Amino acid sequence: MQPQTITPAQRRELDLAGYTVLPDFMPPALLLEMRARISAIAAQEGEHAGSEFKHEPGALRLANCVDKGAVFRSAIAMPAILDAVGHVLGRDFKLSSLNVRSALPHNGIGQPLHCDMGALPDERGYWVCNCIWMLDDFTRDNGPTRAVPGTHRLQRLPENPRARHPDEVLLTGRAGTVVVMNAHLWHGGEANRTDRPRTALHSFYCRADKPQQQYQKRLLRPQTQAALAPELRRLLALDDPRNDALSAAVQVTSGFLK
Ligand SMILES: O=C(O)CCC(=O)C(=O)O
Repeated sequence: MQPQTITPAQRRELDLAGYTVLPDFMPPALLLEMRARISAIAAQEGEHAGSEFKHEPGALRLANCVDKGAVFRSAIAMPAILDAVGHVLGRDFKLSSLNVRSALPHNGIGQPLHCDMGALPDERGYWVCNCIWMLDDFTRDNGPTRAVPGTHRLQRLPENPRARHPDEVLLTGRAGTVVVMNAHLWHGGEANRTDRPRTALHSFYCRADKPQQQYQKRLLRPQTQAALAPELRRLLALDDPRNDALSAAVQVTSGFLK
């Protein structure tokens, strides 16, 4: 039975460590369908994959996934995910972007430690929250996410983002696990030292008074928008004039601080 909320212990983890792990969160059918859809999109888009966002050396990226499959649209609104994100961001939030990132085999160095969008909390508090959906097992060797617990509370960006951090942890888990992460937490994808890709979906949310990383109203095809249920339209801020003003002008080209 799929949980509808996160537990009090998970709320405390989000508050203190800045992330919480939801082991085996994805029903097996959802995991299989998502993997199949990602393979199909990657084959179809070829070298253009990820072009709505960015290309990253050593990683395959897909962007604008809300537009690319019902399986993605069902994931972003799962009750326990919305509960966890709401715990970080407060009640008024929206989807900022939905991308896939696959760390390619033997991809060299990993990502620097970063806060997503280079974001620091503001006078109203936290404003970015990311969910990392493990679509393969995350092991110590295949490019798991590294994170430095508690750093979302520091109000500053990492000084030495390429260096090992004495307090860093590797977020490993079985395929189907979801990590909900306060995205002000210092984190980054590790190098993949194996022969197989390590794939994750990133459902990235932001507070309603901030710009979306990728302006959903511009990216989604009209037929996709027309078929969306009211709660998804709300989550994507499609009918929110404030979001149009905030997000239409933004050309965010990087998910992390370079
Ligand atoms: O895929 C990961 O493990 C983390 C990716 C990440 O932090 C990013 O692309 O900004």
